[in-house]
Amino acid sequence: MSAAKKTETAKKLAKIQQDLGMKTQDFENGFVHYLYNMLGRNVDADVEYQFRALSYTVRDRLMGFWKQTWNANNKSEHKKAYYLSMEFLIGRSLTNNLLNLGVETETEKAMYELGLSLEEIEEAEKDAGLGNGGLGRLAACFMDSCATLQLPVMGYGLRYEYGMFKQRIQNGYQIEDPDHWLGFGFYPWELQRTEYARTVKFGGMTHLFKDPHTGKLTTLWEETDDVIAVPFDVPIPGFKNNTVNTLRLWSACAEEDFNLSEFNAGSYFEAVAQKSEAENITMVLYPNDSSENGKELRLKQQYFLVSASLQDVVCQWDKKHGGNFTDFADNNVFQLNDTHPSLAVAELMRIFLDDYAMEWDEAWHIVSSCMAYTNHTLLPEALERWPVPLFQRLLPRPLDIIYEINRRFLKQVAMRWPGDTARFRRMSIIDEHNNVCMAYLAIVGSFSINGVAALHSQLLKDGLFNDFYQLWPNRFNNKTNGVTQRRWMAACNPGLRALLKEKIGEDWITDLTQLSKIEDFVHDKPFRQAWMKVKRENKARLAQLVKETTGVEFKVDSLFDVQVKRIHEYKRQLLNILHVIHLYSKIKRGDTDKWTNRCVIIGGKAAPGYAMAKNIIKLINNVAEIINDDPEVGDKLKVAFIPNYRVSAMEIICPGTDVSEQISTAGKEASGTGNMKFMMNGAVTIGTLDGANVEILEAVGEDNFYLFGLKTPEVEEMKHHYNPQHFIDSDEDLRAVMGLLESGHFNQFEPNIFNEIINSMKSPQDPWMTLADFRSYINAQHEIGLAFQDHEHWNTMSIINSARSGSFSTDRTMTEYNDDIWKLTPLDVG
Ligand code: 26W
Repeated sequence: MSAAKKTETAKKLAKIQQDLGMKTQDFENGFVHYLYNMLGRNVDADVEYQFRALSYTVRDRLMGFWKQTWNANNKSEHKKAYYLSMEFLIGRSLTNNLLNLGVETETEKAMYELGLSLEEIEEAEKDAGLGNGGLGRLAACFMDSCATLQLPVMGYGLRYEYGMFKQRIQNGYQIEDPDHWLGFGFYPWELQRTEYARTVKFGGMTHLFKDPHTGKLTTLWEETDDVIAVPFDVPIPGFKNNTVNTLRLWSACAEEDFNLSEFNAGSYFEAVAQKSEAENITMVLYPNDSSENGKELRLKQQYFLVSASLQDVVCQWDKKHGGNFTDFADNNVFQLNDTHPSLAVAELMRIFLDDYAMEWDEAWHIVSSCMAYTNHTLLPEALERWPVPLFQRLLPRPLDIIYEINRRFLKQVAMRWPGDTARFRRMSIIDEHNNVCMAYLAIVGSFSINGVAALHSQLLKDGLFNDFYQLWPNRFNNKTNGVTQRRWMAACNPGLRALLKEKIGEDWITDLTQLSKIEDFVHDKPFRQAWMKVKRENKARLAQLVKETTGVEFKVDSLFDVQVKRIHEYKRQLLNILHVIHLYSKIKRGDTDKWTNRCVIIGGKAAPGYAMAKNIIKLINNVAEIINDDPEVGDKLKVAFIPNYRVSAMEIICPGTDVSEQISTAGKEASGTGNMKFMMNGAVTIGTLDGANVEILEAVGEDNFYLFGLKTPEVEEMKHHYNPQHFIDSDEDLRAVMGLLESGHFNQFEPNIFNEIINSMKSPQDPWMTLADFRSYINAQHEIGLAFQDHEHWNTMSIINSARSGSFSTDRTMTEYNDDIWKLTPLDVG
C-alpha cells in the first residue's frame, strides 16, 4: 500500500470508529449485536453472557483511542517509560472503563431499556487477581494515573492462568481454591498479539566464538530450551482524555514444533511433557508477599518477563534506528517494581553485548542510565537471593554477566574504601553463601533507587542499603505511594461522588487536592447531614456483604472497625484480636459504662506456606464465633472475618468503614495503601507511626488521627531487653486477655491449637512486640469509642480526613516519578 493510500484508509477507519457512537441507543445496539450475533444468546441469557456482550461493546469504543495513542506513541520521537512488574492486581475493569470513557449514564440507561441492571452485570465480572497485595495493586493504580496524565508509560507483566488463590473458610481455617479467572479462556479486555511474540532462552551453555571476519570475540548461548512469549495487551484508558495506554502481559507457549527431534526418536511422551513444562511458566502467580521461597519456577518467571519485555522494547528501537543505540537511554526508562524484575540489568547487557556486539563500557553506560528500582519492603526475609548453581543451570549467560558486573563494581568499592574487606564482602552481589543478591544487582544497575513513603525511604538509607547510600547518595529518593481516586472514590462510592459534585464539582477526579474545598462546608449543616447519610448507606451496603459472606449481622449504628490486608505477624492482626478479646472480657465482667457498640471486620489472605498466619485466621474465626454466639454480648460487639478479601471486596469495604486499622510494628510497613483508600472515603485511622501513616497524620493533624505505639527507634532499642512478661504482670487488662486465651476459652474442643501464637507473643524474641503496644492501643481504642458517641464530632473528623487526603492520589505519585526519574513529556493525543 502506498503512503497516501494508507493515510486515506486510516481516515476511513477512524470515521467508522467514530460512527460507533456513545449514545444510549448505540450501547443498546452494540450489546444486542454481541449477545445475539456473536454469543448466540437472548436478553434473558446468564449474566455472564450479558457481561461479555457489554464489555465487548465498551471495548469497541476504546479501540479507536487505543490505536490513536499507540500510533502517537510510535510516531513521534519522545521518551517512554516501562513499568516492569511481576504483579498487576487489576480487579474488575468494566465499571472503571465506563467511568473513564464517561459513558456510565448511557450504558446504565441502555441496560435499563433492555430490562437489565448495569450493577448486576458489573458484578458478574471476575477480578483479575494477578497480584498478591500492595505491590500489585499499586502497579494497577499507577497505570490508571499514567493514562490520565497522558504519560507514555507501558506496563509489562505476566498473564498468569491462575491468579491469587480464592480463600474459603472451613471450620475457621483458610482453604485455598484455584482461581481460574480466565474461565473458559475468556477475558474481554485483552487482545492477543501473536505478531509480537518473542523467544526466551533457558538452560544450555555458553562458549566464546571468534568472528572470522572481524576477529571479535562474542559469547554464544546455545543448546537452550526455548519458550515463546506471546503478548496479550490490555487497554488502560485515561479519564475522559482520549488516551488509552497499554498493559502488555506475556503468556508462555511451547515452540510450535516442540522438540521434533525427540518426537522422531520416539520420545513422544517426553516431548509433550516438555511442552507443558514450558507453558507452566505463566501457569500460576506465587502467593507469597513477604518471604521468597526460592522456587526454580519463580526465577524462570522473572527471567521470562524481563527477557520478553526488553526484547520487545529493543526490537522496536532497532527497527526505527537501525542498530544505533546512542540515544537509547535518553528515550527509554525501565522502572523495576521491587527486585522481582532486577534481572533486567543483566538481560539488557546480554542483548547489547551478544545480539548487537556492543562493547562492555558502552553497554553498561546505557543500561545503568535507563534502569530505576523501587523497593517495597524492609523485611529481610523478603530479600530475594538465588543460589548460583540454580542460576548456572537455568541462566548461564546472564550469570556470566552478573559476575562481570560484580567484578567491576567491587573494584569501585575497593577504590573508595581501600582495605575495608568487611564492607567489600557485605556489598558483593554474590553473597558469602554463594547466592545472587537481587536487590544489590538492582541497586548497582540503577540510576534511581526509591522507597515508597518518607519514613521507609529514610530507613533504607540508614539501614538496609546504607553502604550503597554512602557510595551513591544521589541515587536515593522517596516517592510516597498513592491510590487512584477514580477507582477508590468516584467508582466505588457513588453516593459520595454525587455529594461532592453538588458542592465542589468534579475537578477532584483529576486533581485530588481540590478535595480540600469541602473543608469550607465542615460547618454547613445540610452538607454535614448529607455526609453522614452517605456513610450510613455505605455501611448498610457493607453490612449486607458481611451478612452474605459470613452470616453475621451488623447494626449500622455501630462503629465499623476494619482491618483488611494480607495476614502477617508484622501487620499485627493479633493486636486487633487482643483488643477484641479485651472488649469481650469487659462485657462479661459487666464493665460496659459508656459503651460503644462495635463491629469488627478482619479480612485477608495468608500465604499458603505461612503456618503462623494461617493459625491467626483460625484464631480470629474462633474468637468471632464465641463472641457472636453469646447472647450476653449481643450488639455490643460483633466480629466477622470476611473471606476472600480482594479488590472488588475493598470497593465495598472502604466506603463503609469508620475506623481504619493501620497497626503494624513501627518500621515494618513500607507504606501501606489501604490506609489511603480508607482516609479518602472518610474513615479515621488508628495507627502506629509507620509507613505512610506518618504522612497521613501530618496531613490531618493529631486531633483527627488516633496515634499509638512505640516509634521505630524505640522498637529498635527495646529489642535488646524486651520483656513481654513485664507487660502482662503490670497490666490487669492484658492479664485478663492472656488468661482467656491460655485457658482455652476460644478452643475448648481443640486443645492447644493456639499455643504457638501465645508463645510467640510471650517470647522476648518476638520481633513484632505485640504486647509492648497493647496498653497504648487499648487506650487509643477507648478514646475512639468515646469519640464515636459524639456523632457530630465524629462526622467532622470524617470530613476532615477526606478533605485532607489530596496528596495521596497516584496522580501526585506519578507526577513525582515523572519529574524526578522518568522525565517524559505528556502526550496529547487529541
Ligand atoms: C519474593 C516474595 C515477595 C513478594 C512480594 C516479597 C515481597 C513482595 C512485596 C514487596 C510485598 C508488598 O506487596 N509490599 C507492599 O508494597 C506496598 C506498595 O508499595 C506497600 O504499600 C506495602 O507497605 C508493602 O508491604
